Amino acid sequence: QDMPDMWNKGATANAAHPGLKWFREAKFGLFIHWGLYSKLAGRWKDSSYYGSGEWIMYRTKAPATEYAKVAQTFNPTGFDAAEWAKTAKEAGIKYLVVTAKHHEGFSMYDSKVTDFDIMDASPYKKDPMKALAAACKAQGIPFGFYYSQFLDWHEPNGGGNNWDFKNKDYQEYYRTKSVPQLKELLTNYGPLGLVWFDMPGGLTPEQTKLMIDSLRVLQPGCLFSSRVGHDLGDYRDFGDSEVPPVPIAGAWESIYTHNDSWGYIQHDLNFKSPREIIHLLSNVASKGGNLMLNVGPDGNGKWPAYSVEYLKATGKWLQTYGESIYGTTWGLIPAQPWGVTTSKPGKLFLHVWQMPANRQLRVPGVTAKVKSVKILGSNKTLTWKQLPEETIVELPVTLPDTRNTVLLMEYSGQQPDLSQ
Ligand code: H79
Repeated sequence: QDMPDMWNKGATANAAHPGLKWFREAKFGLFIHWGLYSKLAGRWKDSSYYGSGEWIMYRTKAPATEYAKVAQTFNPTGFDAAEWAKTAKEAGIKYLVVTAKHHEGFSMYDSKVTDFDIMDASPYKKDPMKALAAACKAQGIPFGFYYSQFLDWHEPNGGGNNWDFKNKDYQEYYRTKSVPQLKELLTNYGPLGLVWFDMPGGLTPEQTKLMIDSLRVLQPGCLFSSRVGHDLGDYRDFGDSEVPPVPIAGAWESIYTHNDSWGYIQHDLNFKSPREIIHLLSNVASKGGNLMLNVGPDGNGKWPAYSVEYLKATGKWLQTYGESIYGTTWGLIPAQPWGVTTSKPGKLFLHVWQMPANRQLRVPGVTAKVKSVKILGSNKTLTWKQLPEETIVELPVTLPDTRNTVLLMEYSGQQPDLSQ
């Protein structure tokens, strides 16, 4: 199979980073987009917008002073950090990343760098990020911040807002807002699993390196995402909602929305079903990466009911089949008409998305000696026939999970990697 250049590009600068161990085993992360746009919910001045609700200020070209007034009505009294972390835990989530500041420029935490933060500009008068960091710690979930280091539509020198502000000094923006805020985030919230940078700009590779070095000393164990720019991140993110076509070595992540927006949109009910989430998760794992799935809580701090329900359903699937996801590497054979594979030493996990009509599961390319085949989560051992070209597994009439039943095939000896 051809390997397009783009998938090869950008090997991480820091493959020996100690944080990569937990990150690579985690496989399933939760992204949370929460800000003033969540309160707007896809509406601005009697007009409705669909998709990327966190971009509403940009799409409406709302004047910064006018947009800032939304903060005065942002009072998420329904926010319950313990509930968020508990739902994440039940969903089988192994790390959580939340927007500390998105492109709109509003700080969702107690920042001394600006008054345009939830403490000073909103009636809420509490720091939800403090509570969330503590709740994640209590649940044993590594916690990280998304931080938009360049785009900031509120600031005269921030990237992106060309409808209010001209003649920008990006250096000044980094010096007076981004870097001091990143230092706050890396200082005041305990050990962070990662910082998720987004949309680099305005800095040379040398300047980016200097910024990173000044942040690293605060938390050497914290991972930085690849969108810090100039291939200086510790692990790789591809485009939004993108899975590589073939397995990719090294630490990486695919990010997906649950419906069609990162930030909450009241009129978007296009949520991926549990089946779709489970297929997405196993597909990304079959390529060797993590899935970070997004939830967009509303302006009151509540998750969409569908997100709660479907994430919990995914967690239930993981209770039975988690062994085939967590701590795995990519499958050793390419995707099949019936599904995908993941692997551990001596083990091939067969993710059966689609029951073959004749109930015979054809597994090509296994040349190591097959020792056993069983259905995960049951004691059921299946019969199989190993031929030189393929192994044929006899499936029962009904599979325990029609979305994805996982079979464990154990083998002895060397199995070549035929996935590429
Ligand atoms: O935080 C999420 C996005 O808001 C952010 N990255 C993920 C994680 C992001 N920043 N930039 N972009 C995504 C790409 C920009 C896409 C756009 Fe558009 C196309 C901006 C304007 C046109 C989509 C369509 C958003 C607004 C209209």
